[in-house]
Amino acid sequence: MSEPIVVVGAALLDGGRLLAARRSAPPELAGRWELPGGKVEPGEHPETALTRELHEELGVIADPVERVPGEWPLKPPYVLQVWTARLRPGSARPRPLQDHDALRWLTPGELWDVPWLDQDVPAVREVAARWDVL
Ligand code: 9L3
Ligand code: MG
Repeated sequence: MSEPIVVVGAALLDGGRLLAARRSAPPELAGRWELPGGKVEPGEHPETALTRELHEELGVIADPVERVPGEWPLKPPYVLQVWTARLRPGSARPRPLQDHDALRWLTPGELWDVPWLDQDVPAVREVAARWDVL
């Protein structure tokens, strides 16, 4: 059996809000919201991949803070791992450059106002459960 390939997702936090990104591609995922990120490349550290993906997709410089416990299945062979992340001081604000067509900064009370990808729901639930210590 082949090893799972990790997809990293960012719980990007700023001013007590969580960034949600609406996918524009591929068609079967378009219109659903996700924790932005993408596939870890061979030999790449997941935290490096997280920073790289956020730069490519959102034009920001962000640093991973801590792993959100858990690992969630995606379409095989992919699995989702999530890190909290923060914008580095002086970073641009996020804008949708690739694969997204809308962004929202959600307060804890707004977390479930967007239709998350089914695959991201357990990860967002885990972020919500730990909100007070994030
Ligand atoms: N995926 C699911 N939830 C996420 C992310 C970042 C990615 N929070 C899924 C969507 C794709 C696959 O993982 O099927 C690879 O993601 P990408 O490289 O297209 O962002
Ligand atoms: Mg991506």
